[in-house]
Amino acid sequence: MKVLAKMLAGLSFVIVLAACSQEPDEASAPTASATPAESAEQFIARVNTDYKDWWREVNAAEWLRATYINVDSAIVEALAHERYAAWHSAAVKEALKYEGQDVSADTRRALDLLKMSAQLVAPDDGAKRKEQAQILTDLGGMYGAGAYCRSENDCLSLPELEDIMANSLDYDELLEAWQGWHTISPPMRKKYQRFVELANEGANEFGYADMGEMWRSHYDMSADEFTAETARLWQQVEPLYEELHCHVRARLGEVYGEERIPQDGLIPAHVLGNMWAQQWSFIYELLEPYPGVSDLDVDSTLKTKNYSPQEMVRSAENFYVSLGMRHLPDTFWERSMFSKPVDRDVVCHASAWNLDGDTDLRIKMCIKQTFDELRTIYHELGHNYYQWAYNKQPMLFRDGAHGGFHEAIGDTVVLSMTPEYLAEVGLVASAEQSDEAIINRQMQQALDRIAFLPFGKLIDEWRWGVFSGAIAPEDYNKAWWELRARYQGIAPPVERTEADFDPGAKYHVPGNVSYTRYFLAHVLMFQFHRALCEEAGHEGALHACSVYGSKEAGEKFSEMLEAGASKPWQDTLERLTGAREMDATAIIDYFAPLMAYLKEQNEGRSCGW
Ligand code: X8Z
Ligand code: ZN
Repeated sequence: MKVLAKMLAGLSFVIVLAACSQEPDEASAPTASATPAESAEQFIARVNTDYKDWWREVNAAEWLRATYINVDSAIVEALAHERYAAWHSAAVKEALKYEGQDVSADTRRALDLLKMSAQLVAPDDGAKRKEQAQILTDLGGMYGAGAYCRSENDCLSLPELEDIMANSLDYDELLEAWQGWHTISPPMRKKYQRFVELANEGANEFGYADMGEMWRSHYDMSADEFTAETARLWQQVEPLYEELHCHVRARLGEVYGEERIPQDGLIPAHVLGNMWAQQWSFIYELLEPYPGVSDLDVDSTLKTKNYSPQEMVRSAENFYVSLGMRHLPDTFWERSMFSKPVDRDVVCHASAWNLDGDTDLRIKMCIKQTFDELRTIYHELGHNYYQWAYNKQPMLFRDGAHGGFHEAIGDTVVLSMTPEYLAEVGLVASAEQSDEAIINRQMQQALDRIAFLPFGKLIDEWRWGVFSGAIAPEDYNKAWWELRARYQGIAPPVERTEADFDPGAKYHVPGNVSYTRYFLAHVLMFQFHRALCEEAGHEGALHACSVYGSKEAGEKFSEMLEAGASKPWQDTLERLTGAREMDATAIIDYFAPLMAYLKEQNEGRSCGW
C-alpha cells in the first residue's frame, strides 16, 4: 500500500491526491465538480458516496501492487493514485468554498477531514501529479523487492536478513546483514528528494506551509501545539529510556567487548536484534534478569506445536472474540496474505486493510513462527477490528480518532497477553508468579515498548525537517544519524556519507507513512489498558492485568472503536479514560518494577551519551 489509502498497516489512510490534467481516463472518473446550488451537507453526502468508489479502486490497486510487485501492478497502482489524486484535489477545492459558512459541526468536521486525512497531496498539475504517483509506486517497489545480493544467485530478502539480525551474535555477520540491507536505499535518494518537492507543492495548494505541517495539523489542534505535545510526551518518558539504554549498553559491552561498545558513547545500530534498532526484544536472552525464572519462551511453543500462520491468526482473533467482538468474516481468511509467496516479490511489511470500506478485511504479512510475529498479528487485527467497528460511520469518518489510536488498539490487547493468559491458551507451560518472573517479563516488554519510544519520535522529526527545508537534501543522511544519536543514543556501525540514504531503508519513508502515530500509540496503549482494566474490575498492579474474556472492557473498547473519526479525539479519549490529554503516567506506573531493577543495575555506571 503505498500511498493512498494507506490504511495500511494500520495506517490509517492516506490518500494521495492530486489533480491532473492529461489523464486519458479522467473524463470517466467520478468528479467533484461544483454544483452551485449544492449545500455543504449535500456536497459532503456526494463526496462520501464518491469516496467509497475511490476507496475500493485505489485499495484494490494497492493490494495488487503490494502482493504482486511487477511492471503491470506498477502501472495499475500509479494510475489509480493519479486518478484518485485528481478527484481529491478537486473535491478539496470545492470544500474550500464552504469555509466560513455556518454549517453543522459534523459537516465542518467532514469538510476538514476531506483535506486533512490525506497522507499525501499532489500538485494541481497533471504532469506533476503523474510524476509523483510514479515516484511513489517506484519507491514502494524498490523497498518491497529490495534484497542484498552477494552475487547474482545469492540474494537475501528482508525477512532473511531480519532473521540474522535477530538471531546472530556474530558482530561481523550482523554487520554484513545491516550493510547489505542498507544497499537498497541509495537509489531512492533522488526520487525521494523530488517526491518531497512535489508533496510540498501539493500541501501549499491546500494552504499548508509544507507537507510536515499538513501532517501535524491532523490532530484536532494546531500544528505547533501538536509539536509541543509530542515534545512533552517525550520528556515524560525519556528517563525510562535512558535507564534501559544504560543497562543494555553495559551488557552489550560484556558480550562484544568495550572497544566495540564504548561505555560512554553510542551503541552501534546493528547489535540490538533489529534492522532498525527500533525494538530490541530479540536480544532478551542477553538481558534476562533472572535466567530460567518463568517460561516466557512462546517461540519454542510455536515451533514445537508447529503453529501454522492461520493458527496464529486464530489465536489473535480468539482474544477479540473473548471481548465480545465478532469472528472475522470468511473473506478475511480467503483473501488475506499470511505467508511470503515463493514465486514473486511482495511487500512483507505487515499491514491491515479494509478493501471496500465495509467488511472486506484482510491482513498482509509474511508470518514467521515467533512471539514477535504473534504480537504483530494481534496488532494488525486491532486495525481490522477498528475498521470493522467504524464502518457504520459516513465514509469520511471511517478512520481512527487519530493515527495513534489506530496503532494503539492491537497493542493495547497485546498488553493483556500476560503470563496467565499465555498459559491459559497454551502458549507457555505455566505462569509463574514471583517478583523475579515479573521483572523478566517487564524486561522483555521494555525491550520493545520503551526501546521504541525515541525511534517513534525521531522518524517524523527527520521528515518534518526534510519537508520544511530545515534539512537540506545534501544533509539527509547526516541529519538522520544526528537524530538517531540524539534520541536513541545509537550510531551507524560503519562510516556513512551522503552517498547513502539510510532513511530509505525503513519502510515508512519510501512508503510515505507518517510515523508519529506509533510514538503516540506507545503512550496511548498504556492509557487504554489502564482504563480497560478498571472496566474489567482489575485490582492490583497494572502489569498484572489482562482483560481477556472481559465483556465489560470489550463493550467500552467497542464504543471507542465505533466512533471512528467522528469526533475530536479528545472527546473519544475522555469517554474511555476520563482524560482529554495523552499522558505517559500509565506507562511509567506500568514499568515501575523494572525501573527499580534498572536503577539498581545502573548504580555506579555512568549513563547517557
Ligand atoms: O509498521 C508497523 C506495523 C504496521 S502498522 C507492523 N509498526 C511500526 C514499524 O514496524 O516500524 C508497528 C510498530 C512500529
Ligand atoms: Zn499498525
